[in-house]
Parts: sequence; structure tokens; C-alpha cells
Amino acid sequence: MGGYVLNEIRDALANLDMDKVLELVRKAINQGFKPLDIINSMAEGMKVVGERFEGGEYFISDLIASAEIFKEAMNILEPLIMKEREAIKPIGKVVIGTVEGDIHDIGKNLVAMMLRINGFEVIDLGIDVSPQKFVEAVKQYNPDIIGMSALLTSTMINMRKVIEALEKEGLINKVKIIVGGAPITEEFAKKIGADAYGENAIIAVDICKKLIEELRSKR
Ligand code: B1M
Repeated sequence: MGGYVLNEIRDALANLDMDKVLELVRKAINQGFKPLDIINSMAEGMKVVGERFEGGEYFISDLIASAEIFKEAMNILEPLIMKEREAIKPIGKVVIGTVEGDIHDIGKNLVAMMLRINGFEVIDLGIDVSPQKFVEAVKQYNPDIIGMSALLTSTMINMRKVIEALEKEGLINKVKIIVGGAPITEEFAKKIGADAYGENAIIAVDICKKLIEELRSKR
């Protein structure tokens, strides 16, 4: 099967075998697989890590190890992806961050990278970003879009707090809001008053392009 090496990458990441993941990533590149397909199989591997953690087979140290492997592999893949980036005029400005109480940043970083490749200017506020920090960033950078990521069911509600803070400061109509992360759903996004939900990094780019069009037609 053509995607065999991609399955091997998923399994090697799930088994936390750094050397094997890096070797297979290089092999897949040489075989002509697209960096984005390789990243997808790594994301599948991360899901398995999460399941094994939930099942008591893996511990926090294993979650940390999986994140390190993912980041090492991204060091190989990111330059290849960025090479495809065209020198174009920025199409919009996005302020992005992982919400307060949450330090998961791999998915958020992927979204930021994909947005940059597609011509967006991205200001990354990092992890554990408070509502106040989002508000200050809107005042400072005047973005078109606010992107929020959450990976914990206990922190997803902090997305609503950011929206409330923006409402309170009278800034909510200046920006469009997109939210994403493993526990987030379309329904949750609607419920908290976000403009959009991005299921993955690629979909998030398309949505941000649409949000920019909506904003421009309003202005
Ligand atoms: Co944590 N963790 N973790 N963890 N961790 C999860 C999320 C968990 C689901 C694992 C599990 O039990 N199955 C679980 C949450 C359960 C829940 O809330 N119901 C969990 C837990 C419990 C915890 C701790 C509480 C563990 C503890 O301490 N007891 C703790 C919390 C720390 C904190 O944040 N306060 C914790 C810590 C960690 C590490 C720090 C060790 C590490 C993260 C390191 C890092 O990010 N630098 C870690 C990891 C690695 C995971 C799993 C295994 C993998 C996450 C990941 O990187 N996936 C994760 C399991 C899982 O998600 N199923 C788990 C790969 C990444 C590409 O996917 O982030 O989903 P994802 O991003 C996707 C989409 O969601 C989307 O696009 C991305 C790419 O397509 N997307 C967006 C994401 N953000 C978006 C924003 C958008 C649009 C799309 O618009 C703006």
C-alpha cells in the first residue's frame, strides 16, 4: 500500500520511538510524500498517545516525550513547507494563542504555520494566554482575526471569557473569532459566540480567508 510508511510513522510516534520517527520522516520525504500528509500521520500518532495515557498505559513523561518527537520531526518538515510559501502581500492579520490554563501548543503552532504559508501575518501570543492579554493584543496589533486553541475540556470555557472581555471593551465587532482544538465542536463555537470553528489547520486557513472576505465586505 502506498501509504505504508505513513502508517509506520504513526505507529513509531505512538510507540515514542524518536529515532525511528525521524528516520521514517526522512524516508517518506525521499519517497515523495507531501509534508502535510506526513504531519497528518504524526497527528494520528499523537491521538494514540493520548488514548494510551487515558488508558493508564502511558504517563505524563510519555506525553512530554511525544511532544518532543513531534517538534523534532517538525524541524525537518517545516523548512520544506515554508519553501513553498510565496512572497505575497499579507492578506490579513491573525492574533493566535492557547487559552488560559492550557499549555498545549502543537496544534496551535501548526495552525499558525499554515496561516503564514498562506499569506497571513500571524502574531503568536503563545500558551496560557489570559483574556486580558488577548484584549491588549487587539489594541496593539489591530488584527482582523483572533484565533484561540484549547485542548482541555476544563479550559475550553476560557474561550468564552476572551469573547466576553472583547465585548466589554467594545472590540468584538472589529475582529472575527475562530476557535479550535481537540475538544472543540462547531456547536460549542456557536454557543460561545465565536464566528467559526476550525477542525484542523488546513480547514482553519480556508475559514480565515472567508472571514477576511466577510470583514472586507462589511468595512
Ligand atoms: Co495533554 N492532554 N495534558 N499534554 N495531551 C490531552 C489533550 C488529552 C486529550 C490526553 C488524553 O487523556 N486522552 C487530555 C485532555 C483530556 C480532557 O481535557 N478531557 C490531556 C491531559 C489530561 C493533560 C494534563 C491535564 C495531564 C496532567 O497533567 N495530568 C496536562 C495539562 C497541562 C495544561 O495544559 N495545563 C497535559 C499536558 C500535556 C503535555 C504538556 C505533556 C503535552 C503537550 C506539549 C505541547 O503541546 N507542547 C501533552 C500532549 C502531547 C497531549 C496529547 C497526547 C497530544 C496533543 C497534540 O499535540 N496533538 C493529547 C491527546 C489528544 O489530543 N488526543 C493530550 C497533535 C496536534 C496536531 O493536534 O492539538 O488537536 P491538536 O490540533 C489540531 C486540531 O485540534 C486543530 O488543528 C490542529 C492540527 O490539525 N486545532 C485548531 C488546534 N488548535 C486550533 C485552533 C484553530 C483551528 C484549529 O483556530 C484558531
